[in-house]
Amino acid sequence: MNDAAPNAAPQTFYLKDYKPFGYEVESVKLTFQLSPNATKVHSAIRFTPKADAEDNRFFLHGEQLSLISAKIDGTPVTARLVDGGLECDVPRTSFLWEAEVEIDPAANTALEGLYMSNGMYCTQCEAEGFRKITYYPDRPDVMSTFTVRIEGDEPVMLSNGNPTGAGEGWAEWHDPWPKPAYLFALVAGDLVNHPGSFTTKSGKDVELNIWVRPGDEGKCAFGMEALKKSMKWDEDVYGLEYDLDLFNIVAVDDFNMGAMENKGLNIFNSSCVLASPETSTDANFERIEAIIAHEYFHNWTGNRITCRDWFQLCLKEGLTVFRDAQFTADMRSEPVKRIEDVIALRARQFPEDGGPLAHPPRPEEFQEINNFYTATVYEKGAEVIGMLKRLVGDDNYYKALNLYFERHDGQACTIEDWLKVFEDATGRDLSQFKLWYSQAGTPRVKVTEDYADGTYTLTFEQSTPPTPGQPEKAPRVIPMAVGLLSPNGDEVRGTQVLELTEAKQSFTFDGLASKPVPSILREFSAPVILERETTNSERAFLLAHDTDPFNRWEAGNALAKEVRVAMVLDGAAPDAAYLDALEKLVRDDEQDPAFRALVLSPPSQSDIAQTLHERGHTPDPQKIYDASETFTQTLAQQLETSLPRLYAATTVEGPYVPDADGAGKRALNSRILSLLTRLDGGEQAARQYASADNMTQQYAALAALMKAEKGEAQSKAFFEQWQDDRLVMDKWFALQIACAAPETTAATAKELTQHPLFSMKNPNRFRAVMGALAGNHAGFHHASGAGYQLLAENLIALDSVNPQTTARMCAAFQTWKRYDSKRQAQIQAELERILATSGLSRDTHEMVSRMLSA
Ligand code: 0A1
Ligand code: ZN
Repeated sequence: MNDAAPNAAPQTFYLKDYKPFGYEVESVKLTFQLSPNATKVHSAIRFTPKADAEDNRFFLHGEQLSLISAKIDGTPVTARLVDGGLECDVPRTSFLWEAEVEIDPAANTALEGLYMSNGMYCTQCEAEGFRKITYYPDRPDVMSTFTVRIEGDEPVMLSNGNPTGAGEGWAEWHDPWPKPAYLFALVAGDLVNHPGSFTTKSGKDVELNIWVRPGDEGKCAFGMEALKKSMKWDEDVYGLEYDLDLFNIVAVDDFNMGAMENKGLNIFNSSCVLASPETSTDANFERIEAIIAHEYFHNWTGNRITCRDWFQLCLKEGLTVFRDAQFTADMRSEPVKRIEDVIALRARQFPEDGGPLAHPPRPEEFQEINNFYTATVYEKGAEVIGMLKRLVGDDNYYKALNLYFERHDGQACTIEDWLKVFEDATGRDLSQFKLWYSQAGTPRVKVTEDYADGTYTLTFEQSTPPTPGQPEKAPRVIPMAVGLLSPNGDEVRGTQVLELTEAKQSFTFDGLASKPVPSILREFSAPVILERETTNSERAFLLAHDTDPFNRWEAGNALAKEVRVAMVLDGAAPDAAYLDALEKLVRDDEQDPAFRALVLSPPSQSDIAQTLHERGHTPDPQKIYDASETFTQTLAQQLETSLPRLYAATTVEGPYVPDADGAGKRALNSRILSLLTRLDGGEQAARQYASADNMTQQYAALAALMKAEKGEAQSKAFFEQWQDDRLVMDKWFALQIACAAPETTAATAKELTQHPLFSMKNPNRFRAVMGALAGNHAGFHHASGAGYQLLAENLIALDSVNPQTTARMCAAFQTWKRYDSKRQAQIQAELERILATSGLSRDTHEMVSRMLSA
């Protein structure tokens, strides 16, 4: 064993230090002899020294491996075990490296490398997990073909590529496409498949399978359809075809992330692939469709063209998130998808970008790369591509993408390569645009206006607050989509993209008969914070008249926030005009139900806290909670007489279909039910709970009842009904904490950690409980500090089991500097307690230190 010593001085890796590996890896042959506590891995790897290598040190990564033997060209050699791997003296000509190592998958609770989940063998190699399987140059720019032999008595034994042979106790696989080790996968266990097939546009038949544990066969049909739709969409929109005869998906219960795009063998967290009407909500169905598409799209953006090093992670992730968002918009509703994405961006990425964990989409240093699978790399990375597309136009975008696939197929690339294809395809200079990749922080854009003699002028001033390591920022290219409305509600200027490139810049519009009302940042054309003095009546006007659906929602959202901010700061009553506007909208059957549901959904309490903070106030979580409760109660009362009719009118009859149309209607119906439940003592919700034949309606009824503290019987019944279904039980755990009042949130969560079904070993269950605690804003930030304490205790306990999930969940503390000094002191004490834990993982150490040092 050559583990890095715990709490060893952490090593920092820098983008500027990149050096290519000194050897080509011609081929990799692996043999696994599976055994839960003592799996043997034999590797046979052909290396050829590169003639022009700057550095010919022969270093192979390796962690938590017991080296049994090493040979070069058949002769035993002595390798030197060094920190993080081994070194060896090697010939200056092509040679065959062979090693035998032993590993312990059953003891691997970190879920990186080869591990066991419910008796099934499974791998996770991104980012640096392959080094826990065998000694190897575990870096994404080393690409090779893999041949794999699996020996064991598992009924199903899978690896990447195509099967080349199988017999009693063994199976062999070959992947003809050169790939980095992070895309390697192996799965073995008692699995059953849901089969399917797809014929590519050039006529190749591809066998598809979703592999699951016996008993889960009934939850695969939706995922299979989503896979076929994704394959077709990528052909239609990007001209990209699948390139193997077989595509396997496996569902696994214990998984750190959502899913993984291993070549030809995608591995999914079961929560991101298994679906049935009885056990999954509409939101689950939409997410599953998106994640299946995401992993499938990686086959080209990630696998065929991969990243040179992990600093370039957003090259594959930003682009693939952008592509999956395009897919969802095409399959469902474009404006609804955009609104949902912006809500998520503001909830997850903006706090990251404005706090101690801020980093650019392409970071320049890291200690633990697993800590950089962030909202900034993924979601902001996708926003950057959306801006690029808007700036160059659709035709140029696809022209550049074609060039990218043509030029870089089979390569490990950088952001420079990516931008160069756009420059070459369009003739545009993207050097200023590139700042989006290197600068952290969310730009603020202040807008002022002027109108005289028919000419309307908009002036924009951009600035970005300092972020860790980046005190000064240069102005960026910001595509600002703008339209103008006349005071009677007609659009007098259609959407136009203004290109901001300077710190301060003005644009004029001539020939206007009267001062227009501007609709700025349509479709949320750039990930920025807009600052503009405006009135609630103008917001209400845009909510009623804007032709851009995103900005109509945005106007309603801004109103909702203003009203709550006024309630929190001035003790104002809920704004009557806004209540009237909501009432009008909810009754307006001409409007898309999904849109009405979104406008009716209150901004999150942490969003209000963020808004207060941006305006220089210290948010008081209890006051925000009280304002939110008062507002919702007032709205319910205002709508009182119409709620039963609205509920009936929006109820979706007939068999459940998880399509966008039905989902939108059910979302609206659920909002109405939650309002109604505040007034009718829970009668309607209890009826809905009793008669629901699908999880969306069962869950909505349960949530409404629990929020109103009327759901005890239903919660018990829910547990009885679903206790054997892990994914549904995650909902049950989370919901109790999400619905708890601020003063009981921590106690509720604590009690659930004592529940026999709570487990530290299953990331989904841990996240269900601790994620719900951190997500209950007023409960987590309750003045007692009990929420902070409970999370810290559990993170400390989890760290030795699963560092990666611990480190990710530490981010719940990232907004700590927003709050008052007492809360700051409480959080600081918890962060220091975590940091002082002996043997703390490198992952958690990095996250906590970054949060403390800012
Ligand atoms: N590449 C995957 C996400 C992923 C990343 C890391 C993992 O383990 C450390 C697992 C999955 C995706 O983007 O879907
Ligand atoms: Zn991805």
